[in-house]
Amino acid sequence: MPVGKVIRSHSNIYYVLVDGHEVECRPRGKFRLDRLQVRAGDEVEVTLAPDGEGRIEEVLPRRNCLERPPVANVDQCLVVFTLVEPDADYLFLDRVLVHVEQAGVEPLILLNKIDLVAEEDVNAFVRAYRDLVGYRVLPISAREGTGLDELRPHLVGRTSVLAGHSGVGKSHLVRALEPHREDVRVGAVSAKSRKGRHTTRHVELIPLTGGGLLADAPGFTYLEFQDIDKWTLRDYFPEFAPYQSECRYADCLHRAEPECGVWDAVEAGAIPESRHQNYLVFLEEVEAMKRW
Ligand SMILES: Nc1nc2c(ncn2[C@@H]2O[C@H](COP(=O)(O)OP(=O)(O)OP(=O)(O)O)[C@@H](O)[C@H]2O)c(=O)[nH]1
Ligand SMILES: [Mg+2]
Ligand SMILES: [Zn+2]
Repeated sequence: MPVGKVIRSHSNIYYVLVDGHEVECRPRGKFRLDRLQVRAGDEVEVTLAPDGEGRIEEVLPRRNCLERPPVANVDQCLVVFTLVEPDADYLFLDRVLVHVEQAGVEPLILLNKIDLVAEEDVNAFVRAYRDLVGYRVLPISAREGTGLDELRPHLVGRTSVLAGHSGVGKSHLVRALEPHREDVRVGAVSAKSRKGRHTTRHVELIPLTGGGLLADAPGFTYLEFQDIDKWTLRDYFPEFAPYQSECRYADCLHRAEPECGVWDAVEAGAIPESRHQNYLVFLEEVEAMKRW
């Protein structure tokens, strides 16, 4: 049975790439009954009817799966962030990073729209998230093409998905990388709310000229943690790891315990204070979820 990859879907029709050809498929009835969602990135077994239409018979086991954006089997998540238009929202950025860590997907942070901000602000961001936290960070401008040559090698031969608020420039980046994709729509940031307008509606995997797949996705603002408890949350902050062994208690939650290595590292400037603050916000949140 041919196996293909779902590259996009639209009201229960799935476009599946089978041997380099796009096949329009409907899922077998059982998927509706099982409430099993087929999503972009899924590897599926299909049968082909004589008229060329396909039917999804089976979804193969997923390597990983993100809820937001809804996509399966990705190698990395390009977390797009801006300091202006829309304004920086660090609580949201850290929330997305936790979500990506939990899914076992590697993040690559793209600081976009650097044409609009001072170099020192870019440097401060890079210092925090690359030098202190340890993530890969690339400052880029999709509009001016800055940083794209540094980005391209990270995309070759891999499946990447774009994530971030509406209006941060995800689709603009796709267009900057693949200028012939005129079908990829770019929106505007509202002058009044300084927010994007949810231009992209569906996840779509776009084959890159240099090899690899890049998934454009709708922006999102709401992201609720699932299946995280207070003991695992700290593992999703990779910069805590080297200091955790300094904590007096092995089960230290780095909140109010005495002799906490993480607190010491924050005070010494080795962990960004905002990261630890946001961790404490999330800790309250996951505890509240457990209470009932
Ligand atoms: N100044 C500047 N503007 C940019 C840059 N990248 C994107 N924009 C603008 O930001 C606006 C929003 O861009 P989109 O690519 O539609 O944003 P998006 O993240 O795809 O938004 P959704 O599809 O709604 O999630 C557009 O007006 C872009 O031209 C950049 O590097 N610099
Ligand atoms: Mg878009
Ligand atoms: Zn501690």
